[in-house]
Amino acid sequence: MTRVAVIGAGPSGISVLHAFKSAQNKGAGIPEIVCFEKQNTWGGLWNFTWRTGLDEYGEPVHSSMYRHLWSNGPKECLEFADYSFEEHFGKPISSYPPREVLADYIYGRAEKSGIRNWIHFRHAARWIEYHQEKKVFSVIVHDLVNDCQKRELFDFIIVATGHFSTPNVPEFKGIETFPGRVLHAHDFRDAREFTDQAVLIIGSSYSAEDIGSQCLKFGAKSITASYRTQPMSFHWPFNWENKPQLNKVEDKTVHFCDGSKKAIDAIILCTGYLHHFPFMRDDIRLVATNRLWTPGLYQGIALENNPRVMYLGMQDQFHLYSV
Ligand code: NA7
Repeated sequence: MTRVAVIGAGPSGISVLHAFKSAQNKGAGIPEIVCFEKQNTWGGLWNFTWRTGLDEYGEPVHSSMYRHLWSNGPKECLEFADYSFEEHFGKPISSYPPREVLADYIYGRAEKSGIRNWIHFRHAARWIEYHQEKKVFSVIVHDLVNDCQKRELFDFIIVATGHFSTPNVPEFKGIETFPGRVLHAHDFRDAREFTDQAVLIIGSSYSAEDIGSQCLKFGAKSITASYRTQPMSFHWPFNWENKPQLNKVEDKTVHFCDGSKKAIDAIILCTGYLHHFPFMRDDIRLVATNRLWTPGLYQGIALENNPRVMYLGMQDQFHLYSV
């Protein structure tokens, strides 16, 4: 029987499983599906955790969620066509829900799909390679609970491990001299940590906008947002200032490339994420920059070179309805 491995049970991974289950429910013959998920539950990035760095098994913490994250897109654009918010909650809800509400909705659809039995939780993919002559993939996974590795063979691989969990952490001259807290948005959990502080935010995209705004709402003294390409063009409160690229750090003073400088208390790098698939052998590993999925942007081997491997991104969860 044809075997398909799905790596990751986040929104995209569970949408793949949902699509297979839905096809099966309609009488279609489906392959054997095995999903490996390193966390102890599904939902991927939506599982908020207090942890940063490594988890209790020494695995990199996957989630980049923070306590007061709310959806930055209206739920009407996030809705699964075959499972409405109203069906899940039994009543209409507001357009911009907090993370707990979205997570609950994603869990609800997964539960309704009846796909839990296909998922091996606490199993981290370690190495996947393709054997051309046999047209088969060998997959080595680590069973974290029993601390043992096992190898299985599959005919197709769907990589759904996401691309907002490995932080892009650039170097800035002198940053090692800074006496305060330096963290990446991936490790940001609670804006209350920055009450009364002058915070430097690096970056000018979604994380910078939201984390900077939250810090202000929770009482940060000021936000200085350093942009590389262009500043965020909002009407900010009086204590938000945009600055060009950070040039260097000297103790508590940060210098920008326009010659201006400022004393600050904390630095939050909102510098995006890396597409990181260390468990895929070079010849089937997607090499991509920090972008949303766009055809033609991928370098290295891509789907067209090996139609037995598929990489899913954030948007794909919405395209995977019933087959
Ligand atoms: P994004 O959207 O990838 O943005 C990263 C930001 O970090 C962007 O403004 C970059 O500037 C900036 N950046 C990256 N590297 C550097 C360096 N070396 N120096 C200065 N600035 C840098 O990541 P987000 O975390 O904001 O959003 C991720 C997703 O979360 C997003 O797609 C939403 O779905 C939610 P640039 O503009 O490229 O010059």
